[in-house]
Amino acid sequence: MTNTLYSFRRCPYAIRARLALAVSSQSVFLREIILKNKPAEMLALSSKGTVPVLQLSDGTVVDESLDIMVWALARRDPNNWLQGSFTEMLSLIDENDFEFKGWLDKYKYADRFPEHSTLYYREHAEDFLMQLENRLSYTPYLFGQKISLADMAILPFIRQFSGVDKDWFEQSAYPFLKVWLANFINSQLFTSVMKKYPIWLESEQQSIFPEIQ
Ligand SMILES: N[C@@H](CCC(=O)N[C@@H](CS)C(=O)NCC(=O)O)C(=O)O
Repeated sequence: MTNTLYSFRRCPYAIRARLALAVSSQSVFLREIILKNKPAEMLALSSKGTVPVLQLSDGTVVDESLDIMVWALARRDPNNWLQGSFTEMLSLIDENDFEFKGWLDKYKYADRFPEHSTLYYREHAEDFLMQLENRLSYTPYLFGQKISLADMAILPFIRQFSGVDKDWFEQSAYPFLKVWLANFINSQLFTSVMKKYPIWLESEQQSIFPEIQ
C-alpha cells in the first residue's frame, strides 16, 4: 500500500509539499481535489479541511504542508535542503506563513477587504519581499549558495504574489528576487509538480505522483 496525498494543483501549500515529495522521490497516490467540494475521505482524516493532507500507509495523517516537507526530506534529501540552520529557516517560513500570506490574500482579493486599497495591501506584503530581496542580493538563495527548505517553502507564495498583477511585478524594483523566482518557475522540478491531474473520484483509478522520469 502506498501513501496518499490530497492536493490542489495551484495551492502554494500543496505545491511546497509536492516539491519535497518529488525531490525525495516519495511516491504517493495523488488525489486532486476541488476546495469547494472536498471529499469526505479527506475530511475524515483531517477535519480542518485544508490541503495538502498526506496519509501514510500505516494510517498516520500529516496535514500541515511544512510537516509533509520535513517528513519527506527526513527520508531522503538528495539536494540537502535541510542543511543549514533549521531554526532560522523555520523563522523565515513562519513570517511567510503567518504575516506575508495574510497580506498576499488581502492584496489578491482586495475587493473582499474594502477597508483599505489594493495598494495598501501590496505595500504591506512588500515588507517581506524587501527582506527576501536583501538576502538574495548577497547570495543566490535565501540561505546561501544552494537551495534550501526555506526557498522551496516560500517560493510558491512569491509566485502567487507575482501573478496578482504581472505588469506591476515585472516593473518592480526586485531584481534579485525576480531572478530567483524565474529560475524556480523554469526549473524541471517546478514544472514536474505542476502537471495536471484529473479530479479524484472515488471510483476512478489512482494517479501516481511523482511520475517516474
Ligand atoms: N497551514 C496549512 C494551510 C493549508 C491551506 O490553507 N490550504 C488552503 C488552500 S491553498 C486550503 O486548503 N484552504 C481551505 C479552503 O479553501 O477551503 C498548511 O500549511 O498545510
